Amino acid sequence: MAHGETTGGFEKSEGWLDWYDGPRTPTFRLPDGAVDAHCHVFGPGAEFPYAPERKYTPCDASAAQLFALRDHLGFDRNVIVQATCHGADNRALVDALRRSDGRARGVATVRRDVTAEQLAELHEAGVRGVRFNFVKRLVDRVPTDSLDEIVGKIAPLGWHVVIYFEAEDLPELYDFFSAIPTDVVVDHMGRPDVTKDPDGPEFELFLRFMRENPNVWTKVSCPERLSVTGPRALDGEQHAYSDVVPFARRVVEEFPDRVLWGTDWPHPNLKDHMPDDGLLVDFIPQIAPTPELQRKLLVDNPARLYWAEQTPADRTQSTGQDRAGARITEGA
Ligand code: 0GY
Repeated sequence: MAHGETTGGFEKSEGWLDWYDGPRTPTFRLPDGAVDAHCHVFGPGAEFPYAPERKYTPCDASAAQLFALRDHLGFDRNVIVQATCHGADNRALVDALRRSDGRARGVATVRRDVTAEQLAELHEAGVRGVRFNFVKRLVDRVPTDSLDEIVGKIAPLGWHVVIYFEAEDLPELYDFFSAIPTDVVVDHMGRPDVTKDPDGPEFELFLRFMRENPNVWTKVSCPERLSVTGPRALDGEQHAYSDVVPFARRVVEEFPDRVLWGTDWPHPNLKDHMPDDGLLVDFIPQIAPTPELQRKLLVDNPARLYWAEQTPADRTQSTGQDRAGARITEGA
């Protein structure tokens, strides 16, 4: 499967950019055990068809291509999030998890009629959460009583709920989100409008949501989606997306134990520019400026949420060896 191809007779959405081929080796050296905690697989369409209800058709992005990127950037593990183009058909996700040798966990999309057997199978494959999407351009709204029913089914497994919404929708959804009894992970800081003041009322509501609900975490990811002024993570730019930095840094510093970071590869729905993932990794020290904050963001927090059965010692030992192995192979 070539880069930029969509197999299976599907036609790529017009204007949709393909993921960046040949990213740089980052200048920032990721700590041992680092987790890319937000990324996706797409298809390949010929093997795992895109869902009929999807709002876009991507170019294929396989598990093998994701794992090659993981090794190139210096991550040890991935959290693969079900993308809306696959609806509630988690086969591509499960296949990627099974191919990962325990080095990936997943977040699935399920419907209210999901059975205990199906959930057990997803758990065995490495799924540890479900995603509820409220972004109108991506999905049709699912009634909250359906979502409550799903929460009732996944909570006994120790799973969490990932929520994706736009900042302007938080006031309406605030009470529903606050009532979710499991851990909750907010994608991309609730998509703040970064042209507004980071100390202003809109972002303050998001910070209040995190303060009032100690079970809420967030991904300080996707600066390339949120940024308006850039500069873009292209052509060696080391200070990309400076307008997003005050927002993300604020969250990392106030909630260092409840933040995650991910590349968002293969970056669905980007029409403006496609970032170089190596330079995206170089964005991290701008928002997590100390080694301690970086370790929490990239290693300790995702390990606690997704590999909870491992002790802290297991995490660094096993993953450190993985990385050393990967280096030797690369150099051979
Ligand atoms: C992201 C962002 C987007 C898309 C999806 O599942 C998806 O289709 O998550 C988006 O378009 O903002 O997190 O990948």
